[in-house]
Amino acid sequence: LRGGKEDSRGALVVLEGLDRCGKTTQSARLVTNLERLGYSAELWRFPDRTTSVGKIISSYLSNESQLDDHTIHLLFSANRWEKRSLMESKLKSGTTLVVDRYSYSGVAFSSAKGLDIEWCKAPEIGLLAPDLVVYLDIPPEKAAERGGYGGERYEQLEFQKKVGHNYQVLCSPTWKIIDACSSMEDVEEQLQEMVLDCVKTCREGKPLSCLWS
Ligand code: DGP
Ligand code: NA
Ligand code: NA
Repeated sequence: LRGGKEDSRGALVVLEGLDRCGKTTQSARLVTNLERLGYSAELWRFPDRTTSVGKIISSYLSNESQLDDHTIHLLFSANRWEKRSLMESKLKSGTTLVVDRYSYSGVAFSSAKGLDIEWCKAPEIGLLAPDLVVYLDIPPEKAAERGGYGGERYEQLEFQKKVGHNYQVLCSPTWKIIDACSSMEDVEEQLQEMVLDCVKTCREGKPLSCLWS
């Protein structure tokens, strides 16, 4: 496998965007494509609902339980922290990780409820920094039309508009933006090109770093 070389590491690639922007479909296709090209790659997602913390989050998202906004924020963060060491070892062993949502979701969604943005960023300090953040850009109205929202807690147009605004605040010039209203094939192709570039840079020795850098 390419990427399995002892001295080369995998890339940490994060996909972000509003609910129904196509992230989940595109991250799965990307992993399939990377593997087809001979790279070692895995699909990850946050929240990871399989852990004990993840189960609390899942119950909160489906409105089966209520939690204070700060409390759930810290649980989302804890859910990323509990995967940090596995993330680092996978990357160091040469596997590229394609991650469906990360700390940026944490900040964009929680600050949409009115929490202070710096307070929201603080618990993410020290998590691994992505090598590439791709934002799948879709107007909230368009996202809402896509087969309807699934009925989870945050899947409401007015809330998603605030989240979209917060992503604009968080967005740095290093982010790559793809128009998520393009065809699935176009998005897939653009994404793959960006990621292959990034994978090469990491293989050539780009060091891992930590948030918020
Ligand atoms: P998903 O499984 O990707 O559909 O995400 C579930 C929902 O949770 C989605 O509306 C985005 C939101 N979300 C994801 N990560 C975080 C986070 O860290 N904090 C908060 N407040 N919301 C998040
Ligand atoms: Na969702
Ligand atoms: Na998703």
